[in-house]
Amino acid sequence: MAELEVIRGDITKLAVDAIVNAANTKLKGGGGVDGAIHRAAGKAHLLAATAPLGGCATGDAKATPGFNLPATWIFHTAGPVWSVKRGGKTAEDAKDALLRSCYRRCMELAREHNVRSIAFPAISTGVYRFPPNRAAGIAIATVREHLQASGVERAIFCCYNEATEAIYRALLA
Ligand code: AR6
Repeated sequence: MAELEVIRGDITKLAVDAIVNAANTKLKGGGGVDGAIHRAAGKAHLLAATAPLGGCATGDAKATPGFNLPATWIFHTAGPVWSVKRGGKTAEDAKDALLRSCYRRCMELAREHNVRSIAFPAISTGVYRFPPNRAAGIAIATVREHLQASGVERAIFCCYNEATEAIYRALLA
């Protein structure tokens, strides 16, 4: 029986088949969880692995090995930037669709790479300012929708802070 789990901690420490990186479209590293993953996996290894990939469109995801991480794979996805200035219902719906696509593409990569355990950070909710409640709802619904077809047995939402953890726990309760 496949499970959805919530844990608080640093995603780079997790010994799972795949961790997801909240990257950007260039795949050349950055701050936040992306920076932490590059440091822990080995920056030179990761930059060499992502260089031939030609970046990553927003809503897409690309796989590399985990190198020095306990995780076997890293699925790099580029989440949407939440922009208040360009708000409005249509713009917000489009951002929702892109965030859904990030989670869906990661679950597709999980199936391709025979991943049984996968951990997600709260994609787009840091520097990209996606509203955290709204993002968590999308994360849970999308992972749940693709769980069975993916072959994933453990999907972990790895929350870096207490506020994020509380949101996920409330939505999963
Ligand atoms: N483990 C788990 N979660 C973490 C960790 C960690 N070690 N570090 C941060 N988080 P962000 P975004 C959480 O900003 O909003 C980068 O520069 C963090 O608390 O990392 O998708 C990229 O290169 C938040 O809840 O990603 C892009 O340019 C969540 O991870 C841009 O930031 C996502 O925050 C992507 O922005």
